[in-house]
Amino acid sequence: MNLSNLLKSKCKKELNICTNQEIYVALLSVVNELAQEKVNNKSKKKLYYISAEFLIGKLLSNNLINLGIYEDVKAILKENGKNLSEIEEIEIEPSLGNGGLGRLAACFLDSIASLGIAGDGIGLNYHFGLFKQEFKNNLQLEKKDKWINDNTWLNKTDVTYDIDFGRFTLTSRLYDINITGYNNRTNKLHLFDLESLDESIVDDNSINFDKNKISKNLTLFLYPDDSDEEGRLLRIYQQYFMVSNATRYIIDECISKGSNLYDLYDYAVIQINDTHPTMVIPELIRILIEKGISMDDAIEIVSKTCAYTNHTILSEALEKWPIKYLEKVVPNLVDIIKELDKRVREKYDDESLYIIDKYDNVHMAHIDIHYTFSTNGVAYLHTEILKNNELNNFYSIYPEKFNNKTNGITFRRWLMHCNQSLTDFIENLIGDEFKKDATKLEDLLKFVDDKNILKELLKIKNENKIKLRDYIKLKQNIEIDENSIFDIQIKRLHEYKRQQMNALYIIYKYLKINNGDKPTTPITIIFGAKAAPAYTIAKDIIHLILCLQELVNNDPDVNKYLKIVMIENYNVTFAEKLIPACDISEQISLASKEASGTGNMKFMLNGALTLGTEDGANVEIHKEVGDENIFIFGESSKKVIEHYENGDYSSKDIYENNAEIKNIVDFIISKKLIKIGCEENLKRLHKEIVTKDWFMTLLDFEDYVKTKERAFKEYEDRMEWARKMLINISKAGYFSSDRTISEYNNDIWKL
Ligand code: 26Q
Repeated sequence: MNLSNLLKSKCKKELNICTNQEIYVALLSVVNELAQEKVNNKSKKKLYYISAEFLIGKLLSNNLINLGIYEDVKAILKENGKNLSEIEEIEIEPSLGNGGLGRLAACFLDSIASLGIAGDGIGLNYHFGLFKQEFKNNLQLEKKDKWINDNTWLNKTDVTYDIDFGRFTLTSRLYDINITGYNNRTNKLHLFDLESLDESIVDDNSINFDKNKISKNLTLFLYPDDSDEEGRLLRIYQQYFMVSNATRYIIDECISKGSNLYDLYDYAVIQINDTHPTMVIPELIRILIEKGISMDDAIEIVSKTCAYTNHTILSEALEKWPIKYLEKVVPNLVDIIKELDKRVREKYDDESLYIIDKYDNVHMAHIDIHYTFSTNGVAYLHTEILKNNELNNFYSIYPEKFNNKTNGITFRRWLMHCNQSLTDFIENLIGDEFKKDATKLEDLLKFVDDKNILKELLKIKNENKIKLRDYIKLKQNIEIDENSIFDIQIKRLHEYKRQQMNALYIIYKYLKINNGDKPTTPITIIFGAKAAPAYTIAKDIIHLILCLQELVNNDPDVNKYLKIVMIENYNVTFAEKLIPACDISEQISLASKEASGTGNMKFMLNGALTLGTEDGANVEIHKEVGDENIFIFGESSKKVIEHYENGDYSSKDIYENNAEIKNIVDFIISKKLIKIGCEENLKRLHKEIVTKDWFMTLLDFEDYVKTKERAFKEYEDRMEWARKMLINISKAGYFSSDRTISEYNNDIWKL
């Protein structure tokens, strides 16, 4: 049946009289049918990518692109007076992730399927995902985000397991989402859910619920507040539920393919995405022992099956759980974890390598490094810091286990889907090979001196800016000027990412403009960020930005030259509109702290220039594009690490000895701002910056301002700027997740 008839048969009537909703449901069914035809269960060995987060975004357009029917569907709909982009609007974005780690997992699933590799994701089906962010009185509020309705991509399966916790047994059910590869196979994202979940225990207008009712709450939320003990216990319940289901599923599948379990690693490779799924190691050992395998053999089999990815060097983000929590939640694993620790102690006389420390905390990353065959970082600099600093003791004993896999992004979503006009422009110039081999983008270098081509590139950027202008007006009722410079910082809110430094720049610029020093081209500074509900300073930073938004946008002397937008409930869908419209990409973390970053790559690919520190993958972007085509500032990671080691950084010294900086920082608690905001919050943030500033904002502030001003000045030469844009696009090929996944496969998975 041809596509048009197939679609009609799903709708059971002529398309022109269908509602958009009816067409959406029909497309869902068409896509699932076509995707299912490309499922292939023949391969012996398979990858299982276990992750607490999968930030997949909307799937309709991506699936249509990957199945090769996007243009056809668009045309059929158009013939019937329908508009595909309006139909896309109907889909609800699942909020199954928080930030980079979850989005990376989603890009990886796309690339794995697109490269034809047998590999599935395994995670949890959170009904309310991460919270939905609302702003009220310039403060962040958290609301539940009910994303599941009758028409999602979830397919209910017959797979259920009984999962034993220490005190009770809970039943799971598996839901699958098809992951279509680009002109290639279909894999699965397996999301386990709790059969007895009860959404009604969550308060109507908040994210509050009884954290003790595990049999009702287990898969309600991603990252439930863990500022109290109940919250921390719930996190362990979730993690164990995830990995116990994963283990059962993997073992069943491998046995069905003929594994005798001694050869498990010939059938499965398990990638542990950060420490959240670490308990898969003791759980797998436990089940193998249950099946009659000895402890020695079980440990060896598991160590040959599992590999671990580290995504952070912030010590406060490295998970450690009190053993008494584990005794309460997963008593079955405790003896195994103690045995794993004992074996480490027998071999090494170095406390920093132990799994259980002297305070009886279990270090999850230590289990991973000792009992997997591979530990990888996510960008060159990050891996070097792991090897030479953070995990140096481990690197000394296992040099062969450590390897780097610089992150990447899927070009299907972050170019072809989100920026169709740029995609067409590239295709007209160099053909379509770049869609399968991203390094082909380098062919664009031939055109860097072609004025007409550069003008066309600027035109595309301007059109994307107009689209964003309209979208922001629609969603948030803020008016921005498409002829201003779009300077964008979108990422989780964290002090190390230094949104507060950008906020201080706004104050600097506001004061300048008030003094008559006006920018040649107006500037629009856009933020998008959610703060963890219990992270007080992060929420104070959001408060500051929202207060500045109110102050600046309503000041008639200033708002012609400067506008601030804080996007409400920033998510993948919004990112897809922001990134194509960006001129300057803010990547300003304190050097050594951002493991990689992946937004930086998306911006570069869409022709934005990076304003950034020598951190994470910025280092590699810098190397690709050269000094001329990026704006680098700030202290080096080496110096920063020395400051931490010597404990010699004092923000107070800078604040007291630099009158301009003092003036800017004090503006946070000025009458003007306190009139708009909450005195308590602003004072707390001011004090934090003056007396602590753990991530050294003031250290880099002057260089940041200077470099940002230089970028704005260079923006004036439109042809030169367009040249830099084209160079950035042409050098983005390295950051395709197809490259990253090929490396994982060649070095780790060997599928
Ligand atoms: C840990 C302990 C207790 C509570 C929460 C957590 C926790 C939760 C989420 C720790 C880390 C995360 C998420 C981390 C994350 O998103 N990391 C990002 O991973 C990206 C993909 O590799 C990198 O590009 C980013 O640099 C890194 O910040």
